Amino acid sequence: MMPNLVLALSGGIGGAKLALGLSRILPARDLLIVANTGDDFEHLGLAISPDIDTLMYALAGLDNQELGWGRRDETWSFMETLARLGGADWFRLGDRDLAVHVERTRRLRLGETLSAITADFCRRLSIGPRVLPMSDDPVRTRLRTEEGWLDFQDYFVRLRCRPRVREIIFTGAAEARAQPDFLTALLSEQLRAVVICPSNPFISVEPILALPGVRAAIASCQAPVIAVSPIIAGRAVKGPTAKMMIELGITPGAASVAERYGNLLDGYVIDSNDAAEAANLGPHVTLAPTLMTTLADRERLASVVLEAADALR
Ligand code: FO1
Repeated sequence: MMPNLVLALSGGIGGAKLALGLSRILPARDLLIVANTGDDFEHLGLAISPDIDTLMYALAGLDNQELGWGRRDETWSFMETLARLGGADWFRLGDRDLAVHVERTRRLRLGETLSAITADFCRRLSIGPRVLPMSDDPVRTRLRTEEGWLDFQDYFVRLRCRPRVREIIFTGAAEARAQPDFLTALLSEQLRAVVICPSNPFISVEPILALPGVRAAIASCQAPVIAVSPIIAGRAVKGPTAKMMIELGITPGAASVAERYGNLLDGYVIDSNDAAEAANLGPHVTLAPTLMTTLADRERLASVVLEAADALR
């Protein structure tokens, strides 16, 4: 019996796009998506999990396609009123999106785990595949910049990624436990592939890899591990990946991302524009269009990734 379980590691908007593509070509029971929680933070007294919500909205067809985050058909009465009261309105919370944060915060305070809450929200949103937080323990990405240490959302949203980054750490990662079902999936005989989605390696994937035992479990899993480059022709599709690379002294390019993942990769999908980079890349390289604008793009890239993984079995 062919192994059937696909485990995807996802963060940010690029991750959510490929996760949606995978969800369209796989039976729901065969797809497990592990979400980065390093971007999570407490804001206005609310527990906010952006990468989980970006995934949920994309999988439920509720995502705001222009922004890439938050919900479509949003209204902003809460934000407008909060601003008039002198509240912090730099992190935009739409009225519908707000309900997710309020209800998640309420249930966390009652002692429910982030995994259990996420599973219930996905059920209520009729999302088939399982969305799993990488851990139920707090992990917070922090960045040492020219303007001092910054929490992730302060850097990413309030300061619009402007400060030059010198170092990135994941506070809490060493003490956190990887979500148990995540580790169980990595040990499963039914594992068909581990897919590292086209997310920012530093802020969306490495928090997941920083959890105790995760890198070792991925390195020793019996399924092919395949990543999709988030960089096309030296530029990030969206977000600060290339800028971060330059500031960290790394040449922005598909090859540099592969180097970040080290010996974890069996396969690597890079954009057709980056064929020249294929030559000196360690893992088996597949060239394909990796820009996902339409739903068909998402599905096509998901098929390319799974075909490449199956060819490596
Ligand atoms: N990103 C922004 O650039 N500006 C925002 O005001 C903003 C609000 C927001 C609210 C909820 C949510 O789930 C995500 C939100 N994001 C916003 C995106 C978020 O900062 C990023 O998606 C991740 O943290 C990095 O991928």
